[in-house]
Amino acid sequence: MKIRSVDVYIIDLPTIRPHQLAMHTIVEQTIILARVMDEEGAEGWSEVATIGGASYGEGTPEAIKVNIDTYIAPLIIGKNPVHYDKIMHEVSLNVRGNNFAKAVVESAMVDLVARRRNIPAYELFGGQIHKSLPVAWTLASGDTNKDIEEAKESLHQKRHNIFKLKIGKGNPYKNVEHVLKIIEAVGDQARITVDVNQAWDETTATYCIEALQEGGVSMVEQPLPAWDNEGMSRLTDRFKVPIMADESLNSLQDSFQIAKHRAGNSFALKICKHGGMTQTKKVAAIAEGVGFGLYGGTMIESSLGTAICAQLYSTIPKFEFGTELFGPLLFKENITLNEIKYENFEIIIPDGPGFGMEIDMEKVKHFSRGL
Ligand code: MUC
Ligand code: MG
Repeated sequence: MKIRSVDVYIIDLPTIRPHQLAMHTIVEQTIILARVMDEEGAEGWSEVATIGGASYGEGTPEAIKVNIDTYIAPLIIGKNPVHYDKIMHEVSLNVRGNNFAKAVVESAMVDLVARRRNIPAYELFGGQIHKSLPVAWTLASGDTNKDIEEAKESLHQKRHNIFKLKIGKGNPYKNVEHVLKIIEAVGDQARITVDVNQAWDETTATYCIEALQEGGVSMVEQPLPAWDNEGMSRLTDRFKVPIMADESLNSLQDSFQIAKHRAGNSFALKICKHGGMTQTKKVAAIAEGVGFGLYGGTMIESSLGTAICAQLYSTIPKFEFGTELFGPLLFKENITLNEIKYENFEIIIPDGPGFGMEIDMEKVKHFSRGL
């Protein structure tokens, strides 16, 4: 089994409603698909998602594609994908950073290997611990009343009872009011968390987290800019409410530094941020070793990317904060023939072979740039 080709597709998928984050409002989400094919024509597929071009982070869709095509693909063609960890180590010696690009390439090799063995991909990561995991929904319509309606409907359908509120855009005091109104409306039936996406400075964060903690918020994600680990340490020290590292936590080395300096006391895992499935398990091990709570994060992947995260997360013992693998529910369209299932406030972990998702080539062609 040797890799013959690597193809990368950039896909723009419309969302069911605008999704407002501190730095960008998503109406069309850009995902990147990678296909690796071996010499016998067997295929492995994978996905990573990006948010708002370069507004969320450095890994833009265009850079991911060009860096795979130019630098990573030539390093993996001719190799046996069974050795995906060794191959990714060799890639890391030649390609710095580019975690999203590395992640999508590694997962495609994992899918290929698992499919050829006719097993779910989680078998390659030590086996499944969870058959399903709790799944949060992000309230981010940009309108408090709409968010409350969405939350109530979601509770009624037994879809979600953890809600993450995207705040950080506009006046911070209004952000706090917005959160408190939502807690008043549904806080007795649901756990409410917030994600500030780096938008506050330390003084603002200190004032606002005080009020959020008082109001019953159960976790505050990345209140400060990714560079401000010292500020994150002071907030972690000061408040009882858990402070979660997201944008500040990329590499395995970041996870160690955050743990050492307690620049947060919980981690948002994301396979794309950490540069792949293998690296993500290492980050999870640092959390386990230091006693930090974990969140099964998302970059809002569609069905395939969500299946990849779900399968990997199913091999990790404990998610204190559950997961936020709601991505497929935010999209109008699906690029796989089958769908991710949600039941009783949980995401059902898809089975294999591979990640268990069948690509809909017609949809891929329809939504791909330049195809
Ligand atoms: C993030 O910052 O965590 C996750 C959920 C969501 O709505 O946006 C993402 C990104
Ligand atoms: Mg976040």
